[in-house]
Amino acid sequence: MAEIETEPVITIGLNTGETDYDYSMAELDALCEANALAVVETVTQNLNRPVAATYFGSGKVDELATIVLDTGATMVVANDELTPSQIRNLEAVVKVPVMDRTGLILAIFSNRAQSREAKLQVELASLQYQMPRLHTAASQRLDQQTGTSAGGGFTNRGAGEGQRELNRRVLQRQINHIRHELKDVNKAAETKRQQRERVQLPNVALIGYTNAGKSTIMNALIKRFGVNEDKQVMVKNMLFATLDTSVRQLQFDDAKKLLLSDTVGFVSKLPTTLVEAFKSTLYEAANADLLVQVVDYSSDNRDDMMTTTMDTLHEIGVPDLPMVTVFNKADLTETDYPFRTGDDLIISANDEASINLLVDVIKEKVFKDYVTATFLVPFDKGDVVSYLNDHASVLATEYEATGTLIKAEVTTIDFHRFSDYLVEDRDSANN
Ligand SMILES: Nc1nc2c(ncn2[C@@H]2O[C@H](COP(=O)(O)OP(=O)(O)OP(=O)(O)O)[C@@H](O)[C@H]2O)c(=O)[nH]1
Ligand SMILES: [Mg+2]
Repeated sequence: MAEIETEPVITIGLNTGETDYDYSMAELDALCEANALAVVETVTQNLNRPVAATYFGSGKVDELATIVLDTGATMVVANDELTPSQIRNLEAVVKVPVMDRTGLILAIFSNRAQSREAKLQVELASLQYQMPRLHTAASQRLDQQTGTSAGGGFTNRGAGEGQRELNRRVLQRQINHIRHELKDVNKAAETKRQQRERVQLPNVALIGYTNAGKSTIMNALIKRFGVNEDKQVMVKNMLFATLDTSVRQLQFDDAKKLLLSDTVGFVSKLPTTLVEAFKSTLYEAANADLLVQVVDYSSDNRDDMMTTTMDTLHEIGVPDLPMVTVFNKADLTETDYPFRTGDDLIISANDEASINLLVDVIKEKVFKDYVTATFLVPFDKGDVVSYLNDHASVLATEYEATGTLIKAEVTTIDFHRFSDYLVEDRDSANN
């Protein structure tokens, strides 16, 4: 692998006594790593709440300045979102740019964004974040990393009010412009969605914390059951590998079909500007018939991760939908798998028996209202035959003197819709 040049940075965190402090600091390390920043030292202060002007107390800030000098760190990264004045005041003492967790996450998202929609959403979120932080050194860093060009940074610190006002106006114009473009992109996405919705297949969405294995599970399912598009999605051992929702059609051995979507992963303290930006990306999740929450079972912090996932979903406005929880990566633990209790599964994405169990559970949930029925469709109703071929699990087709005899598993809605052609009472529900 090519050597990526890393930059030495110092992370700082406020320990307010919350249980997940160590974990969130470890995660900050991972976020730094994902941004080619090497953490050379971590400075912690135990305080109930941040100091309004400087985040840390003044003694600690001086200590931090000395550590920056000693280590040659080129940046300080805070575990929380800082106010614009906290960033400015800290930078004045430590003499290197100060970035906060939000800025870091934005930079990663910006590097990862592939589709036009994701790029615009991230840029919008970055600009909104920068707006009040125009005159910090870190803002210039973010400019460079996200490719936005609002200016700011040390170069503009001495700038007069007129220049500042100009910068603000340039930024606001950019924001308006992106909003406009996003509307166009959303319109196109909306058309695609409508096309998919016309197909009226059940929607299943994989959701959960970043790096839990959503895309790996998606690929395992596509490989076995993918229809038309058997294109794999990207899997990587890094935070936020997936930023765009991918939707694929699956067809099982009994001809039942559904749409499966892979969505962006979550992380604790996900910036609100990004949550807002990704609402449309998570449309599939919000409109799913079933959510499959994927959890890294091998992580000690899986409970925190699940809480964060559910909180973020609520923040985005995803309603309480039927959900199964998939505890993945069981191969890295001592637990036996695959294993099911109720709506909880313990699996490994790389294990065939695990994928079979997952498919059984998904089918049980999604197709529970299906009934088996036999229809005799007159030959002049070709559209009904093609509808059933597209939407139902056709078990048998025969041609009789008066029409096509089709035995199929259909939704209760379709059962009533085509009741005119029914030749047999509904049997028991499927499975
Ligand atoms: N050992 C093991 N590794 C797994 C398993 N499932 C996924 N992984 C690995 O975990 C890493 C993350 O997997 P992804 O599928 O990219 O995770 P994701 O949930 O899509 O992550 P984001 O796209 O960042 O939200 C990859 O290195 C996978 O190979 C599993 O069951 N066992
Ligand atoms: Mg992924």
